[in-house]
Amino acid sequence: MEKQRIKEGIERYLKVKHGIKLKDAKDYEIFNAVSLTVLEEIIDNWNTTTETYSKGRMAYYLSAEYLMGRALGNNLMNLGVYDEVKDVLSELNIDLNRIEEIEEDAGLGNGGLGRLAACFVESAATLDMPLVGYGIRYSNGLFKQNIENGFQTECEDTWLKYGEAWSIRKDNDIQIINYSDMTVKAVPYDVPIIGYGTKNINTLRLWQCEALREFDFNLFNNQQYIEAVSGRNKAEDISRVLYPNDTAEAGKILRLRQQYFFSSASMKDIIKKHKAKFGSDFSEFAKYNVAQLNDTHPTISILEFIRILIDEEHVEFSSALAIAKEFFGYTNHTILAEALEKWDIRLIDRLFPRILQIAYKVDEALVNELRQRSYDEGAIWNFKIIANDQMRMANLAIYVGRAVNGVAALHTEILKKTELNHWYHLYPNKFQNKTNGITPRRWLRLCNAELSELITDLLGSEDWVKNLELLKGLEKYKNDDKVLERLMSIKHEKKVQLAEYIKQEEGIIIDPNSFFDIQIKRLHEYKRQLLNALYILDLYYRIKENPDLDIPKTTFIFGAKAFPGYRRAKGIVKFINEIARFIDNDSEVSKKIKVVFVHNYKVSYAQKLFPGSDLSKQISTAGKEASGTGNMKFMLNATPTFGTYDGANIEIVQESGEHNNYIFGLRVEDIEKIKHSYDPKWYYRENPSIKRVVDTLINGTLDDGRTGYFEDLYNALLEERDQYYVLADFELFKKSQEQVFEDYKDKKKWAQKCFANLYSSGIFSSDRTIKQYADEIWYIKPAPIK
Ligand code: 26Q
Repeated sequence: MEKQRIKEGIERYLKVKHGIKLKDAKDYEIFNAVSLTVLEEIIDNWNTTTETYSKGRMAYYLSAEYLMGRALGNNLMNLGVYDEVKDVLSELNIDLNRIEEIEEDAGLGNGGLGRLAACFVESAATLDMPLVGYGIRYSNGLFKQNIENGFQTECEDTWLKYGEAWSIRKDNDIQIINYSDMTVKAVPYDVPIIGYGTKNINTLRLWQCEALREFDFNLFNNQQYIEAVSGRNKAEDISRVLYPNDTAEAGKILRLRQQYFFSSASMKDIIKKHKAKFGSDFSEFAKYNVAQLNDTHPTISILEFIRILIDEEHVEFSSALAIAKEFFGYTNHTILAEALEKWDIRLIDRLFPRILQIAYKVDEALVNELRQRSYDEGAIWNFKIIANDQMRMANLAIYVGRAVNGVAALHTEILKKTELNHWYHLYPNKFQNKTNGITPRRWLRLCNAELSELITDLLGSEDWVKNLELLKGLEKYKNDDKVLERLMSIKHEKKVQLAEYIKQEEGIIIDPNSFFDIQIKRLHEYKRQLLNALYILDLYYRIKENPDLDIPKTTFIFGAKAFPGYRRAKGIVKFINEIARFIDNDSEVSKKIKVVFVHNYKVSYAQKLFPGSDLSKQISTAGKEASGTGNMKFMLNATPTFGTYDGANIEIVQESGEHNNYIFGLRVEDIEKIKHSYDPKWYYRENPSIKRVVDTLINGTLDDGRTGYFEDLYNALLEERDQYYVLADFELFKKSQEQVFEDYKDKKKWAQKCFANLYSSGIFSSDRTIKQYADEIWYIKPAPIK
């Protein structure tokens, strides 16, 4: 893109959008103008891409969440115009970096599952794959987190407050959605998904819910103002908020409405496009279309699809079911059987009775099949889609799905061997593994330009950005002192930048020369932030006992949001913050260790944390973390993993070598063996260090402000039998961390571990994952535009 064009574009959009001249523009207005200038530039290719894809077989990714983060920097980089735009702005005395920073994150997701969807659509675009993402345009994404006096507080996220430059409302494709008690509009907003180094522009279509009518004119004339807009508010409520990740709080009627809303809109949209090509002939529908369910959240799509075919297109039930069986694939992201979504059938009956009728018919077809295969009635019960007055969404997805996949090797094995074992016996060929991945564009090229430059220097080209396996080519430098020194000086630079950012955001000063030990992820008991916290407290006491304790100066960094109704998670947030304060108040210990809990952890914060890390903490109870993807982001930024034998940690260590990482703790088999006899009180009695730190929860050492949080944590460990094996893994954790500190002394050896992680990370590109989905489930091929 020519600089002159960029400049003219910015001035033009400042004029027509904001009615001002450059000299008067605020940062967000410049952000809008730059974004629109780029958007204008890509529209033709975007339309051509859509047209090209529509001629062949297409995949649809159905996901309730897309955790996109910021768009501007990534889009400029992927289009290859970053430097030009930077130059143009700097000639105008504007710092592009500052403009990037004012963009609100699109936080339309909770964590891993939503971020995975975002990486997937980006990879598909980069690979020219004919894939469209469907989701919900929440007006408020994941809540904003504040920390007040050590407690988490929440407030609403308002990412749309300045308008949103990166999407286009498509009124021509509005769909009408029917519930038994209301009818609403689904309005699509299309977001361009810009791949790296390609002309193709893919589409993320996010549905917003609106009322059919703005307000009731008669009520308004009657001066009943509130009543006049109540219909509108009710409709807008449907796409208003993203539900926090909470499986206990099932039965929320609005969540079910939401799921049906975007499922129905997406099915209608896909069918409309099919009819534009083939009329009412559905015989070849599954030849041209395939849909992937991102967990069970969009699974009601299956029933809605069959409903439309039967009721509106006059297809026979058996044919409709047969088409659905070729059309849908299902990805599972959780191991826990109790975490699988179930809906009360009375709720379904109340909102969309016809959907329940269809579900009964699908269930009947399933039961018939099982009887034909001579399953007895008792066995059949486990498979049923409707049982105990509940609709079991995973059973529906597995029965109808053409494929069922887990998200890491261990996870898929556990599904086959335990949770879904009965299904695996019935349909062994449906089960597949697709180990997760991350996009190297955002998670290395964009967030760590310095390391990217080193890689490009060594490999002689930027091809690795699109073909991450090329990183293997770095291995030959593993004993090259110059290269290792450059790597570590880049790491230091990124730590300095992170320290500056933390100072700006948190008002906390940390020492970039200290060791940065980082745990960042949603707060959950199974992820065991508590184990890390107890370890740090133990370290505090050991330094008190021996001020000369031989460890490197260390900064422990946490970032995590706790689900607002998850009391124990909030207790852990407070506990970590109290430990931070406790240590800060000790002039002796605080010379050696420091704890920082960064507030409002989100994608854009993550982009600063991963590059500035020395250690990646991935310490979930074995068997609980389906995959993890943050672990991959650390690895790609040349940081060793400290973790349990769980999820993708296993594959990470397989690639880069156990000796370059720290694997500790009970494994799935170990837990299986001890689970009935496990007695956390024994550890508490026998291990004085454990007793010392666990007692701080109840002896007044640390203060939870009379909330009862800490006593509750104490009870979770000792009275409720420590379900996540925190105490069982304590000593093993400690030993491993000791090894980390020991190894860190040898600077060269440490640099080699970091480097090995970098050159072994190629397989964790989401490009690889998407190619596997494309080849093994979707059967789609790249369709580059001319
Ligand atoms: C369910 C019911 C009601 C309301 C919300 C929910 C809900 C929402 C989000 C349930 C689960 C989620 C998100 C789950 C998630 O992020 N899982 C993670 O998926 C990643 C990508 O596969 C894995 O790497 C992680 O291991 C897994 O925890």
